[in-house]
Amino acid sequence: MKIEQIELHHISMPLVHPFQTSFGIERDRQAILVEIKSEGITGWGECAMGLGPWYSSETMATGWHILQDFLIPLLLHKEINTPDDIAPVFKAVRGHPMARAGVENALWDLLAKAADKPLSALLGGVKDRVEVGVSIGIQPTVEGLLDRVGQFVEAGYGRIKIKISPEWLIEPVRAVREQYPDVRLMADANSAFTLADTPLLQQLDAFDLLMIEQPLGYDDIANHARLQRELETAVCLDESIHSVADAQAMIDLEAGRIINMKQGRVGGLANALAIHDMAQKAAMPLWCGGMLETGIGRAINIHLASLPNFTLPGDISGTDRYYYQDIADPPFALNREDSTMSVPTGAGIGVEVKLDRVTKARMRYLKVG
Ligand code: OSB
Ligand code: MG
Repeated sequence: MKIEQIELHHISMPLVHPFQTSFGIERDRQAILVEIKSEGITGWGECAMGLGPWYSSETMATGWHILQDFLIPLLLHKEINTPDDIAPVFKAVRGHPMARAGVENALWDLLAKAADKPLSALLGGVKDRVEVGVSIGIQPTVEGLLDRVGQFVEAGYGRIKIKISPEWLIEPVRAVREQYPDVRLMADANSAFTLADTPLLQQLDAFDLLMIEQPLGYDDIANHARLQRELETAVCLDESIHSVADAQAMIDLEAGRIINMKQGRVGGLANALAIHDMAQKAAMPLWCGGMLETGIGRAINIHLASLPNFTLPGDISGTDRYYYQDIADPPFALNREDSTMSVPTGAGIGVEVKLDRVTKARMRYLKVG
């Protein structure tokens, strides 16, 4: 398929609840949507970076720059007929995994639609429902946190993740565990601790957590190996895994027991598949992380989570947990009876992007070709 036209839409949507992590608070979610046209078919992708360089070094501005000035010129008018044709086009570009993933995702959607298959089928997915949970930001008070957890447990979420920091650690975790002794509970530190905090983190061993996510530096793998040796609780890496090579290093060094897979963070679906297979061979489970994506990115996450080694519940929640109205239909809803979400069965990502809503939320636009 010859790539005829590429469009970028930089959008902003208010979040239903502000999302606070150890690195800051987000009230609106911005995203760069990538729209690619060929032979009358349209593929959609989403770049998942934040507004500023907090979660990762990429920002909306760097994403736009790398897409407009490098990735799009490399791709325009090229022939893409299988997923294997994608990586060679962008070979010269280093870094910027989330910018790259946005275009890569749109090409996968295009190829799946051309083959009239769901994206999950192209990826090798085996499940028609995936287990999910909810990620709850830092709250002003412990009572407020218990309220939020209660709402989500009531709504049917069987796995709860709470954000932690040195100032928001033992008390909130203990309170949630005491109130909900049976819920599958985990904590995400977003790199808020250092190895010197090991005794503090060891106190979490008392609360039967599924895992503790990304306790140490975003660029650090080796110290996570040191920490894991001192903890009973499994360490899960998120920010530290930027590539297939990072995942290999984590496995070799035993720098944790679980990987949070965000395909955008590792440069797209092809790298996510490589890590999936590598981790499966090493008997290391994955789960699918989230970046407060719109319906496009959420759909892609669900298709990916249908692969066999995604054996733990993902940070994939119902659309109503994030947005008043999403840019794609239908909205995603939780299957209450088993805390799952169904994998879309239509061609490609399997959701319909509503252009009028994209236009309404749009701050910046580019059309090439
Ligand atoms: O660390 O997993 C994270 C959201 C934005 C940036 C980083 C993270 C998150 C989440 C939310 O935890 C997951 C979601 O519901 O999309
Ligand atoms: Mg995380």
